[in-house]
Amino acid sequence: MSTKSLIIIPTYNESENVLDIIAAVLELDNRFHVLIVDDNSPDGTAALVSQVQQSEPRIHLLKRAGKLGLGTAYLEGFSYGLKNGFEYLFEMDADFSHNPKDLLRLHEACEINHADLAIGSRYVSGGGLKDWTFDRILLSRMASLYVRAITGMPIMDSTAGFKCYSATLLSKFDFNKITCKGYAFQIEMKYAAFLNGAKIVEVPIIFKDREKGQSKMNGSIITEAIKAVIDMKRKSMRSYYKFS
Ligand SMILES: Nc1nc2c(ncn2[C@@H]2O[C@H](COP(=O)(O)OP(=O)(O)OP(=O)(O)O)[C@@H](O)[C@H]2O)c(=O)[nH]1
Ligand SMILES: [Mg+2]
Repeated sequence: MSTKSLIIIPTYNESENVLDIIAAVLELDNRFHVLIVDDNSPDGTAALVSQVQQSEPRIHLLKRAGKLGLGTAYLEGFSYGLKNGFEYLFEMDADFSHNPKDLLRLHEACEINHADLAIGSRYVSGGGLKDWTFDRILLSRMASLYVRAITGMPIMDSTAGFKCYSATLLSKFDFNKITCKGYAFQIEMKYAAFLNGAKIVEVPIIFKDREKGQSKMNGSIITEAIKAVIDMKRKSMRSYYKFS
């Protein structure tokens, strides 16, 4: 049986990366499709995708009205993927921080080893960071420790955004209950999966800093994440994330 996978890539001003990342994903496996969720990028990212889409049915595009955040971009992507019968749904950045070749190992963890959620992890043996500044490493490490301390979730890389979910897991989710944007969204999705008994595995990856285009990282994303983790813990105590 041939199972289809959807690699969901949210974009905001990624005109320098988008076509290369699409090509790099599609050449890996002919069961892989790409969904670009673009937030009306002023640099014309979506128009580039529309052009190549004409000649390749494995390219999908959702155009949104404005910059609505990573969290809702993924939730719309998940709904699209589930509606269209994809078996595995991936999250990936457009900026080549995630090596497209690692998609194969994430896919294998779900398809062969039957994980419900495979996480591309920087903080398990064999994983790591390339070209990151000291401040950024410290921030990311501290975030992971903080999340583990508050939630008790046994995941080393809780802010990771390179993942493969089985449709079986995602179809149990109540997306209306996932309200975080930015980094907190990544934590909230993992926490909800964990609280619903998902089989979660961490696959080591090397994450490298973006080479082209601009960072969207800012202070408000970090502040949101700190508060949101405490809020998540509170909600979990009243079974908010129990979906079935
Ligand atoms: N659709 C959509 N995509 C977004 C939004 N914010 C960021 N992205 C995309 O999400 C992915 C991750 O964002 P990045 O800017 O790379 O964030 P980061 O990896 O934390 O930071 P840098 O790599 O330093 O830029 C990229 O593909 C972005 O284009 C948004 O509001 N809407
Ligand atoms: Mg990035």
